[in-house]
Amino acid sequence: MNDLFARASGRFGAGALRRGALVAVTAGAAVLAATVAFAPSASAGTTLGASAAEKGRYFGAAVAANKLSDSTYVGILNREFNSVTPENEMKLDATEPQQGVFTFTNADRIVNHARANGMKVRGHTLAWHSQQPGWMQNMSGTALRSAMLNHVTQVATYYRGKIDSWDVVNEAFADGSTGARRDSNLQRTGNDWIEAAFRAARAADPGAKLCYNDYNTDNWSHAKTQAVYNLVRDFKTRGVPIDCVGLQSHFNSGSPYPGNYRTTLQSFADLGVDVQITELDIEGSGTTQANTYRSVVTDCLAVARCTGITVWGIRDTDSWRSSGTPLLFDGSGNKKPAYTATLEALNAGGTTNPPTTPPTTPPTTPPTTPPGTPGGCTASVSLNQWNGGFVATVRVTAGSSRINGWTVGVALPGGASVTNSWNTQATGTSGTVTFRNVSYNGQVNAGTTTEFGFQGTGTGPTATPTCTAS
Ligand code: G2I
Repeated sequence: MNDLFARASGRFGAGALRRGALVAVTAGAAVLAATVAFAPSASAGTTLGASAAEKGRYFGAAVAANKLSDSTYVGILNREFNSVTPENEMKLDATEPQQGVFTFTNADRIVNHARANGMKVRGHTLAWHSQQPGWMQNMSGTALRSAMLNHVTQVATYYRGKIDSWDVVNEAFADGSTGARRDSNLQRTGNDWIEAAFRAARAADPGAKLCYNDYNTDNWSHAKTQAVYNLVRDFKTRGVPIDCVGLQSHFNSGSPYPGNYRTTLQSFADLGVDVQITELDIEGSGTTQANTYRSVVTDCLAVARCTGITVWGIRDTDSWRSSGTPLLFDGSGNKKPAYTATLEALNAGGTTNPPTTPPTTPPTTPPTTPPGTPGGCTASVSLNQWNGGFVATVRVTAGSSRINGWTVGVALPGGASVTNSWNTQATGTSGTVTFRNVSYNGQVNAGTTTEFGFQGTGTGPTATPTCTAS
């Protein structure tokens, strides 16, 4: 498999991409020269990815690892797209088939292909009620909460530095008019499971944008959309780390493209998060389908923080809804009218470049929160050790009352040294290293936790850390 992958990457490697880009620029210049008298603002993009990039955005596709040996598929992928989302390979059942046993082979094939070809990677997904491995489906309560957080930490740590955006939590709200959370084993571990997952993801990969992702959240007047909006607003107010919202946008006659879609995109963006269209497909054909794609793309380009679009597959035959022919290429890989409309809309759309938005440091909790009584705390370490180095994730748990700050002492074995830390202020690099809270994670409610992490060389800590609350 590796050999097959190596040959595929060689054939469509970075050199081919650079050549493709050069051709695109040259062809675009010719178009400009020919039309300059009539359309001086015409854009030069000749592929979806290049055109989106001109607007400071990405255009991606969901990719299946087992299709990376299909030359038609890979040819379109490398020509047209500058972002990928593994369609199934990063899901919980794929990455942790047995508890504590992690398999990344198929996800790695996609990540390696993307990196070799200069594409971003959207990670999908760390915590979800569906596609859980059997062992997890049978769990509940504290054991499930710990297993979920360990999964988030291990997978996000493994891919640290390689993921542009993570769908940290997927599809946590119920359909219908209630605006309630979806019932699931994860939801039954406590309503704070979503924020716990986001905090764990931030601790594990501070450089990735962290998204909440859902479907049927496109229509601004739907209860589910409002429920997700309220979750994001609450997270932003309380400083829970969140950087983006994913609107899956699976459209068909039962769930049509809504006229207020742009309002939805803009409203989420106004909360201070990026908006990404994460799983776009539109059932139909011909001009009707093409015009809906045009509308979606135009809406995204009109919203400065709509930073990218991902279609959920490449050819109609690759789609989870293949009978609805919902994608941009037909089964033979030919461009459909929907493709042409999408490219035209990308080239014609607003020129707003979204600001580059590294994950934001969450704001300090508003001072209106009443002060808590200082109480005790405990700390525990989970360790990802390899030969010569480690990543430690430290969980700080407040005792019976809320704490307003914490100091954790970690004793490192001889020869070990801290090289990097996140969500904390470290003092010292060897021996007993002291870690203090930073502005946004000092306050921890009774019985709840916050996490920080550090990386080091040598052997990681094995003793239980000390924790002092203030
Ligand atoms: O259902 C469409 C999407 C809705 N949002 C979350 C996405 O993760 C989801 O993607 C779909 C994939 O496109 C399907 O390919 O998720 C399904 C369920 O995880 C995927 O289907 C699964 C089948 O259920 C499995 O039986 C099959 O082994 O695809 C697997 C691989 O082909």
